[in-house]
Order: sequence, then structure tokens, then C-alpha cells
Amino acid sequence: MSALILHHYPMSPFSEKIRLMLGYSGLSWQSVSVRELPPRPELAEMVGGYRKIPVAQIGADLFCDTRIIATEIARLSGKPELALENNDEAVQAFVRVVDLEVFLACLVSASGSKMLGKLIKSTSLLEAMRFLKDRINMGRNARVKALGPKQAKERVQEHLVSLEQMLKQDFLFGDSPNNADFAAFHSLWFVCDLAEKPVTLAFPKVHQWMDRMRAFGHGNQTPISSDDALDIARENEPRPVSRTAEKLMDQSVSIAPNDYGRTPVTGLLVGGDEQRRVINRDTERCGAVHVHLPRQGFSIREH
Ligand SMILES: N[C@@H](CCC(=O)N[C@@H](CS)C(=O)NCC(=O)O)C(=O)O
Repeated sequence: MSALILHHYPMSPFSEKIRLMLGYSGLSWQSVSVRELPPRPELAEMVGGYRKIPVAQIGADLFCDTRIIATEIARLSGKPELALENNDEAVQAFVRVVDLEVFLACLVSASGSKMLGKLIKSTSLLEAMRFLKDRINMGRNARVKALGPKQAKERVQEHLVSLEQMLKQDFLFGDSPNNADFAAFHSLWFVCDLAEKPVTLAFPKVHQWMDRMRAFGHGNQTPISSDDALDIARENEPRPVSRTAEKLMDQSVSIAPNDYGRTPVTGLLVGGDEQRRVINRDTERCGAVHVHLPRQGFSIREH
């Protein structure tokens, strides 16, 4: 089994992106089920304020955002095409659009009584109400605004037309999948598989591509508890990290996403690379941990 632990919940589209990458990569992984909304005390002990899901963990290293998680999966599985930075600019530009604008349009398009019913079934009526309140607040504090229902539906249609044109071969950018296929899949999975809206029926190539993507499955997962994950962090040292020539190096910083869910992680900036920054957090329950966050789409400030 690989040492990769995924903190996620079943109805989370970005988690589905990673679960499917894990299926494709052939890595076995450990699964921690988390609540659909904060508080998530065990996870927060490790990642501090970062509130988005999924989060991945290897020992005492925590990886925030699917961009960084994909890089880790690419490295562990020897499948470089899964890391966004290993793909050309056309792929990277496509993923920037599908992971934000198209994702938000799909969320709006998927909402309705079917989704609410599923949420109540997988949690409870009270939890579903708390969830809605949480997401309304999250939207209010976001820097990006979601479209209204009519525009969102149009945006999803426009996206499907474009995917249908791109699919001249089995996958979006060639005969085998890369990061873009997983990024484009998860939002449509939310609309088609969870909200059960058959939006791809009029797009045969997209429909078949979705089936090819689903066939990767989620791979071999072993459930563990959030306390087990804390124990694993405590029993391990963070892995060595390269220092970078940054003004705030070795200083206490806070790093937060620029778009939504903008609660910051604070800690000591200890290094990183071109794609990520790494901060050290000293925690009560598991000692020192390193939190890895993307540079793109995140802001850093002195704390
Ligand atoms: N850019 C992030 C987006 C992650 C994201 O938006 N996740 C949603 C769930 S799919 C989320 O965190 N929602 C708020 C929450 O679960 O508390 C990534 O690539 O990981």
C-alpha cells in the first residue's frame, strides 16, 4: 500500500477528481471520511485554517488543493501526465477554466431537490440545513461570483459543445488521459451522476468519454479513522524540503486561497519549489507537520 491518505467525503467533486486519479494510477491508498462542512477538528489540527476538501497526507506532510495532490500521485505512481505542470500551456489553460468557472456553473446546474434529497440521506436533515447555510456564507465571502441558474445552464452547454469538438480521440488531449481529463470529469460527474441530470446525452463523444473515465474506478482503498491519521502524522517527521529565495523565508506567514473558502493557514515558511510553498506548523497532537500549498491561486502575507 502507498502511504497516501486522502481526507474526503463522497459527494465532493474535487475529491472525485483525486479518487479517479488514484484508480487510474493503480496506487493503493488510505481513506479518511470527513464531514461535509467544518468543524473537522482532527484535520484542522494538521492543516490549520485551510477548509477545502480534499486534503492528502503522507506521514507528517499535508497536501492542500488537487493541484498539489495530483503532483504527489504522479510522483508516487510514475505517471507524470497526472501533474498539471508536466503538461503544455494549452492543457494548463483548459484546467484553469474547468476547475473554477465550469466547476461553479456545474454546482449551480446540479442544485435542486435531487441533490438535497441525497445530502439528507447521506447525512441528516439538520446537517443538510447546516451545509446549505455554510455554503451560502462561503459564497458571500468569495472573490468569485457564481452565475445565476439560467447562465450556469448555458455555460455548461457551451462547455459540453467544446468537449464534444475536442474529443477527436479517446481522451481530451490525446489517446491517453492527462490531468485535464480528471479536471473536466469531476464537475460533470456532479451533474450527471449525483444530480442525475442527463446533460451529456446529446453529446455522444462526451458520454462515451465519461464512461471511459468512470471505468478507472477508485482503486484499492483502506478506511482509517481521523485519529489514525493524526497518529501517523505524530509518528513521522516531515520530509526534507528545499529552501527558496523568498523574502518571507523563515518568517511566520499566512497563506490563503484567492477565490473562495479563503481562510488562511499560518506557520513558518520553510521552502518549496516552483509550484508550491511549504509551511511548518507546530501542533499539539502531532508535533511538527509541513503543509504544502500551491503558489498559483493563493496569496501569502506576513503573519
Ligand atoms: N481548488 C481546490 C478546490 C477544492 C474545493 O472547492 N472543494 C470543495 C468540495 S468539492 C470544498 O472544499 N468545499 C468546502 C468544504 O468542503 O468545506 C482544489 O483543487 O482542491
